[in-house]
Amino acid sequence: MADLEAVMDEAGLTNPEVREFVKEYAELTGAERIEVVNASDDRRLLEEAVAAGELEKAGEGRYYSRSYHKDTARSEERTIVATADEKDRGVYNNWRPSSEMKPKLHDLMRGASEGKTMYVVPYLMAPAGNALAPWAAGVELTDTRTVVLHMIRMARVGVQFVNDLEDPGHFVRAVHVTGDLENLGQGTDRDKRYFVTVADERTILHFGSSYGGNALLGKIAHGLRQGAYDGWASGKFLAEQYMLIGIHDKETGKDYHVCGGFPSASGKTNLAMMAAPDALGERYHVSFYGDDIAWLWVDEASGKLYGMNPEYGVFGVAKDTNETTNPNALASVGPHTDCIFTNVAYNPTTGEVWWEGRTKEKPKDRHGWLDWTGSPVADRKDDDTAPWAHPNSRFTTTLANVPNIAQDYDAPTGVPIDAIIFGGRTRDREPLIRAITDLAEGVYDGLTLGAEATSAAEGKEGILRYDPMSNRPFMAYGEGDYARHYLDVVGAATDQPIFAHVNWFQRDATDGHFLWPGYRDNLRPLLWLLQLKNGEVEGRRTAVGIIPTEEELDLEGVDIAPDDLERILSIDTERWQQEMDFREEHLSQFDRMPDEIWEAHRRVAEELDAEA
Ligand code: GTP
Ligand code: SPV
Ligand code: MN
Repeated sequence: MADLEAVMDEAGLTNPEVREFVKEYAELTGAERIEVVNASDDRRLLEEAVAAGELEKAGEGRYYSRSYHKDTARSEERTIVATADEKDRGVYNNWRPSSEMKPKLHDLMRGASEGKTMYVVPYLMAPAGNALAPWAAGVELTDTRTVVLHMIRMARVGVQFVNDLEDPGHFVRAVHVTGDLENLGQGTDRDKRYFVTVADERTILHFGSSYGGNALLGKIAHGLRQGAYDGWASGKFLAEQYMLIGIHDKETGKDYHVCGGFPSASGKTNLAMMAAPDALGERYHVSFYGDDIAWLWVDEASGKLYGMNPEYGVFGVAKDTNETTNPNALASVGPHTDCIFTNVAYNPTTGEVWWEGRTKEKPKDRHGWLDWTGSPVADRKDDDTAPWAHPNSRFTTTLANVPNIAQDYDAPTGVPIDAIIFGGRTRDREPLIRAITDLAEGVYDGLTLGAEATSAAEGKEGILRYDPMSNRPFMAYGEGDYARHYLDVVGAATDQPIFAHVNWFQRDATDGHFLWPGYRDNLRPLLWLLQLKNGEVEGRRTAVGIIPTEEELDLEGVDIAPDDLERILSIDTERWQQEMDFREEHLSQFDRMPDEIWEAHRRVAEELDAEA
């Protein structure tokens, strides 16, 4: 490829180390040509993708894509963190020596992009000028145009983000090769896919998927795994699978910022896009900072804990998104947003899209509709109950399209954090909210987050498992070291955030209905939490935290049976005592778990025994 240097010159890609990296992998993958991408190339790339049949139009300024049917979610088994030092081995990070994994990935990638274009996508996972920007620059090389289009939506993209680095070599080298999707043995014992973060070399090598977190390397691989490793190695920050919102109280003029982790497909995007419930909308406004990733650090000037969203867009779950549950999400994928839908149901004649929960009933006229695999639904047998959209079908849109986006979302400063919450799909035991004021107990609570896995990962839906801080699939190093680092970062802040555990998903054991209406009403327990932090309410002390009394929660206009309300505001001590044994087993797996965490565990266990 003789004109490689010329293409980079032409594109104004001047960083010599980036150019070296591009050359190395262009050679290895055998790509026929390279193209350097800036965000301003979006329109042209969209048109090319439509012309090539990679995207279809879904009405004016909306696009539709379908992925290979065995490539619809992250694969946790095939995801690996590799380093040179076995001390980085954790229980969840699938650690392997980099000396083994790098050659493996290089072999898989060798010649695998022959005849294809290799796109060079320089990006920044931070608002420009942010304190953590030195860890946020990266370059993704990918052989797939739709991946580029997703990256332009999900990250800040352009050569300016790597040209002027203080240290020209300090960027994440991210290589994505799709491979021959029809011959990769996905999910079999001859699975050829590998998604590897060589964390101590700041190199990401992903082979065998063009879907979501497997392919948009700025997002999960850099934004979470590499970010977490860098945050620990530098001692400076945390990279968490958290949403981040602002809550503005128009009556007092105060602004609060709440971040928190729920496992994949468990409500972060919905919480971040929340329109306040009608009864509270006069007084409160919720603004969106982030819905999937937050980096947290202590601001040097103020000594406070700060947070920012490294992403530039939303890769949201489509299922159950509708006018009632999430009007802001629907508006963010409206006409002329240039959003991309993936694996929803699609009607090529009308350009409409549909997914389960979009409307109560399926579209009346089945004619013309294709399910997510591309098969006409009119050909289905009457008893075929398979969903039209894949349960992990998604929409991709830039932050600027989100109606409740915070006005300062792109500011370099980030925002001070008042509260950190953890939650997940937990069908019993966990009340609506329990507040925790002690740092070690808060971190302990996050580490023992137990919830149902979802369709965001292959073959896991419904399994109850521990998912520390909702980071289980993104853990980059040992869990004990992680707990230590978390305690150190947050503990260094002058103003400690309040912690809480929330649960929107408690169910009735008999008929399975959700006890709490959820969605917009989730603002109510959060307001209570902030009032508790302000000393405006007292709550009721229990062994596992402070829970609201019925009177303290603002329930105006909430549709909930008195019985259900009572259940989500109470603690089943016996059930919790059982849980403590599971937690003990869970925590015992981890090396170097700090004493503070074990002490918190024992304190909670003793208090439960005293309450029983
Ligand atoms: P990832 O992008 O995979 O990390 O997911 P996420 O945590 O952002 O989850 P998201 O907000 O997209 O929600 C996932 C699913 O949970 C969607 O089908 C939502 O409709 C549903 N959901 C979200 N919040 C609630 C809630 O309060 N109650 C109920 N019952 N369902 C909810
Ligand atoms: C998740 O699975 O938590 C996601 C989607 O946010 S993906 O980008 O596929 O990881
Ligand atoms: Mn996520």
